[in-house]
Amino acid sequence: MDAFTRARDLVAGASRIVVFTGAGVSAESGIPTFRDALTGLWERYDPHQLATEEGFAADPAPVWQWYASRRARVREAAPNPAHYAIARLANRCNRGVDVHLGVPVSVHVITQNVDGLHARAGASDVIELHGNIARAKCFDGCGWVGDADALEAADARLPPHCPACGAQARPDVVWFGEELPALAWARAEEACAKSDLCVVVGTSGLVYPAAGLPSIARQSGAHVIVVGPEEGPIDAFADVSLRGEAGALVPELLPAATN
Ligand code: BJW
Ligand code: ZN
Repeated sequence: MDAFTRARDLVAGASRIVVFTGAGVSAESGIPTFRDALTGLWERYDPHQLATEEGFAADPAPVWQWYASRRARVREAAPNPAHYAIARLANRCNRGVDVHLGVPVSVHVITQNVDGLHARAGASDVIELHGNIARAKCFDGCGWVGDADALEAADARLPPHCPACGAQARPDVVWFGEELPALAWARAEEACAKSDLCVVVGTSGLVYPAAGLPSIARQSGAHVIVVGPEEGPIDAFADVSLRGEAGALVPELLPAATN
């Protein structure tokens, strides 16, 4: 049996599916990944300067500007066929009306991406582990969170002020050394522990704790399918690895409802 047929069979036989995505699922929407050779963001930009609290505290202007330019790019981007196929599957199952033979009972979409493209493709209740680039929050931690573009700034190059307390605002994303949002993480862990299939799409599997989710699923007895052009650490324990691009492979793997 070829790898694709095996993967399709695993999807058809699964009842509690987790789809776990990374930057590669949005690559064909024109959003750069982080670690791809030549095109990855960390090839050109310094993560210590741009994606840590210390970098922001030392010099907030370039960090704010970098996120503003990435936000503009995300706004212009559109979901691709992989996002739509994932959304279709998630919505078909999460309504709870399809609880019969051959159709999953639950589908959880867990993403490391901050671009919101799963939701824009129509997926509801996406678990966002690393925040969302469209939002800002208070750098002082007063609790304010809101739309980044709606913030008024005296100088667009500088971070605007938190409307609640006047401190600086920062992007509502998870930087290195920061904890993941507790509720999102708890939901992701639980969904993986209860899953019988984990479909991993477009992640290098290098950034923890998110990268540990497929092994939580595996240890709970789930099958694991990996989709992406390059081999990575998750392939070591995957049942099937499908080498190629998400936009072509995912719609074939997660076909539209036939019922
Ligand atoms: C395609 C494709 C196509 C291409 N189709 N596929 C050891 C040393 C130092 C630190 C650590 C360590 N071990 C763990 C850590 C901590 C650190 C970490 O993991 N570092 C590693 C890099 C070593 N983790 C953290 O700091 C995390 N927090 C934490 O651990 O907190 C602990 C704590 C506890 C208690 C109190 C306080 C703290 C936080 C991690 C936050 C990550 N943030 C970022 C930036 C988000 C904001 C932003 O966008 O700017 O999240 S980094 C970046 O990496 C981003 C991503 O979500 C994340 C994962 O990347 P992803 O999605 O896998 O992308 P790539 O580029 O790596 O891979 C793309 C893949 O797609 C490749 O496989 C391609 O082949 C493939 N692809 N085209 C399908 N068309
Ligand atoms: Zn504040």
